[in-house]
Amino acid sequence: MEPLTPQRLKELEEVAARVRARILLAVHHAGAGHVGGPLSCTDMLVALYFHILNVDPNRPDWEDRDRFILSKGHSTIALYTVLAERGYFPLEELFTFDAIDSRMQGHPDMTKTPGIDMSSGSLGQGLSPGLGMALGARLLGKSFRTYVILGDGESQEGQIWEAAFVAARYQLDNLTAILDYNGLQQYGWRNAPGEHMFPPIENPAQKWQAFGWRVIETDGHDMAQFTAAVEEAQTTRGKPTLIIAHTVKGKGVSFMEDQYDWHARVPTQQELVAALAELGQSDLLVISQGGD
Ligand SMILES: Cc1ncc(C[n+]2csc(CCOP(=O)(O)OP(=O)(O)O)c2C)c(N)n1
Repeated sequence: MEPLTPQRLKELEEVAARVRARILLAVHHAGAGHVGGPLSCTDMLVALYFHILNVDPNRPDWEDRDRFILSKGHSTIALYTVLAERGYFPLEELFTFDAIDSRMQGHPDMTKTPGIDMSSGSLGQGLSPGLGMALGARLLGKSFRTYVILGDGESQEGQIWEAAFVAARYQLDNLTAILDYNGLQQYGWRNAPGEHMFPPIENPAQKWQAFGWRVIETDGHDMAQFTAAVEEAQTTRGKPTLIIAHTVKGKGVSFMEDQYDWHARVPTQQELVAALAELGQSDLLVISQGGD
């Protein structure tokens, strides 16, 4: 991996701000989709696709490419936007998000969209194919690495833990899972008296270590820190690594941050204008075709 210079970091932060704006534009235009989860993993996706992953947008099926699975597939508008910014397909195509027959379906489909390595959307199922890819690399003697982003709410699914157990058993040090640890999922009980909002998964470090994984904790919005965590994961031998990325759901837009009701809410025109202004991306508004 190239060193992440301050200049390059600044460029990546600019990409991330644009990606956030385009996510909101696409969801607004579609009149449907998720917002909080995509904004939570935006910085990590930008760092992965613009700096970390060994991929080639002109050859999405190149067999030696690093593999990436967005197991929390409901956040796919963030992945589509990063892929479009990276040159896998035209940016205008983002405005077909969630439309019938579009390549930009509401959950990612590897048979339709260039750059999507695994279909996902039914939570809990992404780590299993990830470990299959990592095992495949070992069997074929290939050096590509596999990365999987998991949700913390998603981690309540039993299949995640079956895959965690098997990956450690096979000592898959070419596999890195990344936990988007924003502490929220789809619903909550914020204003209900006597009710508490339980974190979706408590002490994930202890749990994953008990399953035989190396665990590294980082800030999922600080691309320099996150990149350093991935570099550290790459040096680990004999076990897979989980990166616990501390994140904020809805990150980047003040009125969406840490609010579970923005899990899958469509911004109104007024909210869209305010959000893009906060992101310093008001110039992108001209390409919005959306209405309320
Ligand atoms: C098996 C399954 N159950 C329920 C859902 C509906 N669903 C979509 S997103 C979501 C919450 C996910 O929370 P989390 O994994 O923490 O994601 P994030 O907060 O990052 O959006 C739920 C319950 C689903 N997609 N799949």
